[in-house]
Amino acid sequence: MASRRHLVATLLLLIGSVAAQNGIECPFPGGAENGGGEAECLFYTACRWTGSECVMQNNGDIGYTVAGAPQDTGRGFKVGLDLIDVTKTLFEGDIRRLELEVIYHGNYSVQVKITDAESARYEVPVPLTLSDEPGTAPLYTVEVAAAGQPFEMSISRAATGTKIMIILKNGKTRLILRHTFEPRNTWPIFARDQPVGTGFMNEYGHHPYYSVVEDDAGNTHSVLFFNSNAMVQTVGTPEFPPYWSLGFHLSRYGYTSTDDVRAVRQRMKDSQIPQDVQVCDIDYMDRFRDFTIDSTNWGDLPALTDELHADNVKLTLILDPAVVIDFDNYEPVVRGRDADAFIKWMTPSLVPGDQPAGTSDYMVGYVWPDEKTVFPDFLKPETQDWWAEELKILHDKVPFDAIWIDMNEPANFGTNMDKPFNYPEGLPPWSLKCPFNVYDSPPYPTKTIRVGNSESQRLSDHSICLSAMQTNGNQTFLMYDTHSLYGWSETVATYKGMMKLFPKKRQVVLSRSTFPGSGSYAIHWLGDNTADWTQMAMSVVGMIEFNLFGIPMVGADICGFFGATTVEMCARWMQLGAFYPFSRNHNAIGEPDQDPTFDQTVAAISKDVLELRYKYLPYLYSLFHMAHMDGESVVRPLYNVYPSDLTARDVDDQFFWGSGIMVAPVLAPGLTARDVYFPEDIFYDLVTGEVQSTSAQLLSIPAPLEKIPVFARGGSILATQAPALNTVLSRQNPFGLTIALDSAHSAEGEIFWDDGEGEHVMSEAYMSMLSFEDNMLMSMIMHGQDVVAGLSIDHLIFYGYPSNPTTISVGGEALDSSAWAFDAATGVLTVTVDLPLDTEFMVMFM
Ligand code: MIG
Repeated sequence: MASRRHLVATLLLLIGSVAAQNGIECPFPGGAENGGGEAECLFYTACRWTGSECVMQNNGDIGYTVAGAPQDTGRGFKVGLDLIDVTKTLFEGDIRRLELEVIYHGNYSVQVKITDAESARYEVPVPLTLSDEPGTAPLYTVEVAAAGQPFEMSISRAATGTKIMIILKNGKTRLILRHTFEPRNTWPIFARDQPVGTGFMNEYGHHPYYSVVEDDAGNTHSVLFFNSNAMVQTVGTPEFPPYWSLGFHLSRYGYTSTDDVRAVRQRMKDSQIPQDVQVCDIDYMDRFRDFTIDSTNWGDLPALTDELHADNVKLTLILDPAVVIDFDNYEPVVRGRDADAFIKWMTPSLVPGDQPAGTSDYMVGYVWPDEKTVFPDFLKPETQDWWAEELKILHDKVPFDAIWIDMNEPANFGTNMDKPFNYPEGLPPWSLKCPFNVYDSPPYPTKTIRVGNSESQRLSDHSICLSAMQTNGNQTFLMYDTHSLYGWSETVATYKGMMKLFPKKRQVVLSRSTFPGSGSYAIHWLGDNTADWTQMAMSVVGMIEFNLFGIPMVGADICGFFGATTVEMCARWMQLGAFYPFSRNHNAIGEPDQDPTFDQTVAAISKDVLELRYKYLPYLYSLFHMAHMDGESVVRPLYNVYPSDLTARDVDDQFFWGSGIMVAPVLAPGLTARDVYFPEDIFYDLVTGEVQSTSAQLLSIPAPLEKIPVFARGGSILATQAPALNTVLSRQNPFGLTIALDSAHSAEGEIFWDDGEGEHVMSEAYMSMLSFEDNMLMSMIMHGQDVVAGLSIDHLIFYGYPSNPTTISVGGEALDSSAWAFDAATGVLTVTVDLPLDTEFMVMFM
C-alpha cells in the first residue's frame, strides 16, 4: 500500500524545496474554490493552521532528511532520504526510506527519480527518448542539501543561476495558453471521456508537462512528470504523417448510409472543394460491433471505398475498444477469448456475481453495442496479435486507409450508477460497479473525481474500475497505474496492426486519448467540442499545447461537433481549420449538415481557403519532416518564435506554421477586422504580398468574412505547389517559391520531398536548401534528385522586393523581360521560370 502513495509525497517535497519559506499550502484537493477550515486542515497531521490558512509544517519537522553523502553513479548521483517523523502525514503509509536519483542525459536534460528504496514501484512502461550519456557541458546544475539536513534540492540554469521551479501542469482544456500560478491551484490529470467545455475538467488525454519562459531574455525550460497515475515528456519524435493525411478530411457522426456519403461527396465535387479523406463513424457498423458492416444501409461500403479510391480519396474507419459479448454470433469476441485478450479483475474475488456466462474473470462493462462488453488489454502481445488479425479481416472486406480509435480513455457508460443511459429498456438495471478499496477509492481525494460531468464522483467515473489487471506478458500492471495509458496502448496495438497491412508505409491512427509518446504513432483531434465561438478560440490553445506534447498532427472538429453551427461561424472555422495541421470537419449525430457545401457562402470560402492550404502543403510537409527528425513543433505559439518578446507571451489567438507563416484567425462573430500583434519583423499578407508591419505593434487588420488574416514572415522562402482537388493531383503540379524578404533583402528555406507515404529514409528523400542573398537565389541539393524527376518550379514570387530589376538571369542566361512583372506599389515581383528540382540553380537579379 505504502508504495502507492509516495508519489504525492514526492511532488510535494519538490515543491516544498523551492518555496518552503512562504509556507506551502496543504493540498486540499478542492483547491481554493472550496476553502477548507481548521478542522479539515488538522485532519492532516503534516499541516498546520495559521489562523487563516492551512499550510504544511516546516521542512525539517516534516519531510525527509538527506541520509548521507551522494554516491556518484557515473551518470549522476544517488542519495538516500529518511522520513523525519512518521506521525506527521497527509495520507499515511509514507515511505520511510526514499532513494533520490539524479540522471544526466546529455547537456540539455536531467531526470530526477524518487523511488521507494526498499520496494520496487510501478514505472511507466512507455519508452522515452533520452541521451544515454551525461553531457560534456550541461546547461544545468543540480544541488541537494548536505547529509543530515532536511531534504531540499534545486536545479538551476548554469549560465544565469536561475532556479528552475517545479510546479504542476495539466492535460485539460484551457481558455488561455498562459498559466498563472495562484495559491492552491491544482490541475488534475486523468484520462476521461469528457467533452470539451469551458469549465474546469479532465479530458481525454494525460500530459503532465509544462514549459516555462524563465526570464526576459527568453531562456526556457520544460518539465515532464513522467507518471500515469491520477495526478494532481523527451517523448520521442512525432511520426511523419503521409502527405495525403495533410489534405482535408470530411466526417460526421450520423451518416445514414453509403448513399448519404455518396451524396456529400458529389456535393464536394460539384463545388470543386479539395478533399483527401472521407471518414465513416460508428454508423457503418452492425449494431456498433467492431469489425462488422451494417448490411441494410452500408452493405456496399466496399464499392463506395473503390469509388473513393478512384477519386483519389482515402477512407478512415472508426473502431471502439470495447467488444460485445456474444459468443454465439460474433466471431471477433470468440477469437479474443481464445487469445485471452481481455482485461481482468485484479483478483477473482472481485468478479461480480452476475458476470455473463463465459466471461470468467474479465471485467465487463457496457458502451455502444446493445449487449455487455469486454475491453481488450492492449499491453498484451496476444491481444495485439488478435487485434491485428481482426484489422486484417476487416481490411479484406473494406480496404480502408486509416483507422480512428475512439472511446479509449477507456470509456464505459454508467459506471457505478444504476444503469447506463442507453441500457436496453426491459432488462433489469445493471452497470459496472467498482469496489471500495485503495485503488478505486484511494485516500487522497483527488480533484479528478469532482470535475466535469462526474456522475458517481469516483475515479472510475465514465471508465472501467481501477481494480483491474493488465499484463505485457512479463509483468502485470494494475489499472490504477495504467488507466491513462489505455489510449496509448491501443494506439501502439493499432499501429502495429496497420504495419502488417501496409508494410513499409507511414500509418494514420487517429486517437482520442493520448499520453506522452503517443505522437510517435498517433494523430489527434481535440474531442467533442461544441459549435461555439469560445470553443473555436480554445482550439487554438489546444492545438498549440499538443504541439508542445509532441503530437503536432492535431486539430479540432471544424464547425463544431455538438450544436448547430451558423454560416458565419462555419465559414470562420473552415478558415481556421485550414491551418490546423489535422484539418477535419466533423459533426455530431442529429445536428444539421455542416460539411462545406451546406451553404453556398461557406462552400466558396472553404474552397478558397483550402486551396490556400493545399498551395502551401509542401511547406507544411517540410515542417512535419523537421518535427519527425528533430522533435520540433509544427504549429508554434508566438513566444516560441520570439522568445524575448514579452508581449508575444500572452498571445494565444494567433499562431505560426513553423516560423514562416503567421495565422490570425477571426474568432468572434460580427467582425470585419481584427487586432493582430506583429512581433519585430517584416510581415506580408500571405496572399497579396503587401507589407503589413515592419515593427512590433498591434494593428487592426481588415478581415471581411471571406478573408482570414495570414502573413508571411520576412526572411522565409516558402515552397508551394499549385492546388488541386486532392494531393494525388496537387503533388504532380508545378512548384513555386514565395520569397518574403527581410530588412536585409534576404531569405532562406528548403524543399523536402519524397513519395509521400513510404517509410522515411533520409538518404532516399529529396532535400534542397534555398537561399536568397546579395540578389542571388540559389539551391543546394543535399540528396534525392531521383525523387523529383519531372517536377519543376514554374514561378517565383518575391514580397518586399525593392525595385524593378533590369536583368534576371538563370544560370548565366538572361530571361526575356516579359518573364517578370514588378508592382511598385506593393513591392511584389513575379518571375516566370522553369527550374527543374533535380538540378541546382542560381538566379541572378540586377
Ligand atoms: O460517445 O463515434 O469523440 O468524435 O463521432 C460518442 C461517435 C462516441 C465520440 C467521438 C466522436 C464520435 C462519437 N464518439
